[in-house]
Amino acid sequence: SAQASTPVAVTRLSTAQPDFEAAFQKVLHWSAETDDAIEQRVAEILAAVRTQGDAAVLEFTARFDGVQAASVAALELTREELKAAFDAITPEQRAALESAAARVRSYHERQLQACGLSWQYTDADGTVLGQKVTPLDRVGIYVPGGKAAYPSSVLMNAIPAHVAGVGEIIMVVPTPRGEKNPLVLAAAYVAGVSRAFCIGGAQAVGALAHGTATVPKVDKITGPGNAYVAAAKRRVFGLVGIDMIAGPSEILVLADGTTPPDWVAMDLFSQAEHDELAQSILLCPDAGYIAQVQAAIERLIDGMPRKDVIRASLEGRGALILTRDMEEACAISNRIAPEHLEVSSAEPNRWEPLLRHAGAIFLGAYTSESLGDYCAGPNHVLPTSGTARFSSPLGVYDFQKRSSLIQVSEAGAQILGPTAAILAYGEGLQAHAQAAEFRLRKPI
Ligand code: HSO
Ligand code: ZN
Repeated sequence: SAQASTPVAVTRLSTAQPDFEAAFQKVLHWSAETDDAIEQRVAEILAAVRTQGDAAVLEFTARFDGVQAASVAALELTREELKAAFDAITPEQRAALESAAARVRSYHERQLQACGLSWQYTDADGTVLGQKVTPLDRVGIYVPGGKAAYPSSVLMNAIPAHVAGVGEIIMVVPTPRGEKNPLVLAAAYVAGVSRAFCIGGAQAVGALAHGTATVPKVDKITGPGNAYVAAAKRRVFGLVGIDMIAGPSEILVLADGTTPPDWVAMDLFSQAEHDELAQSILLCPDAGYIAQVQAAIERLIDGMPRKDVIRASLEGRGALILTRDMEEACAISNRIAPEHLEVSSAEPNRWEPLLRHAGAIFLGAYTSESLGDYCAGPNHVLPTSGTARFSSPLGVYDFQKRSSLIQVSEAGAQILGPTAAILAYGEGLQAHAQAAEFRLRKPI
């Protein structure tokens, strides 16, 4: 823009600077503290929903969302309403939702084939061992309301559940002052949500976890939410399963200097615009290129409707890091373990083998993260805050569980019996030992 504004003060670091480690630790810092006031409020809300059911859900929905309903049943969206929302959006939006859904579905169908099927094998003595995979009976999907109401997240949560074969998918979405987001409802229709309720917050999590007269009790709750929802999910974990506690979005771009700087600047914006606490980082061995990206940031930011959020995010948590070479950039990326990692390079497949910790890896200059957020196919619910070191994208496997299968033949019992008996006597458990020995043709 013509008008000069304050430069965007993004932290600039170089791995060659003597105090790099200390400065890098500040970039790495994930705020994981829990808020005692929120914990307390959430505990009360959950207790009220557990003991008073629908009445508590109604009261909190009136208080927090400003929605007065005669009953929780009146807050349920019928399949006809979801369809009406789908019919009311533009044809372009309908087509985009459907093509995104189709691609996400086919990706997750591959996932089911690759790692979601039962298997078994037979020992030489005829004993059969296996793993039986079954879908969850019923899951709850939390969809945030207000500014973070993302129809794409409805697809990303509901489709893998559907592909896994979950019997019933219950969506909850808060509708502050009764405002329903038509795209969210349309996405629920496309994704095959079974039932949907206009409730949110800790009260919705409580309703799904404990069940009420109207809201069925589910086996697992997935989906992002604000601090209250996150606290509620933590508290009901154990009674039900949960997916993960998602932190603010993160993008790390590993650049070799061959991608147009504007593209990279916009990719950094794309996560920064989610949240003031989102984190966008550039790692690059070329100082000249970093300067070009910085110039692009200055040039492009004023055209962004969410420029205030972008600026706050870039200035608060962003970083442009100069490395000695691409190998070092890869090593630093592994330490950050970002949610999204773009390898914006002319030779992405050269660097990919060096990259181990990231929720999703986007290879090559054309693979903008935003394509993955909406429609490439893989899930956009990804581990944040360094948790990609030990966890995975939301997937079909999150909506399944496994049971072990053991079928010991008479011959197999002769082989396993003595081993089990010896170990059982060693543990002082005689019934275990004799249960094995009773099945021996020749007692030991
Ligand atoms: N990047 C987000 C997902 C999303 N982006 C939804 C746009 N809409 C997950 O980190
Ligand atoms: Zn995004």
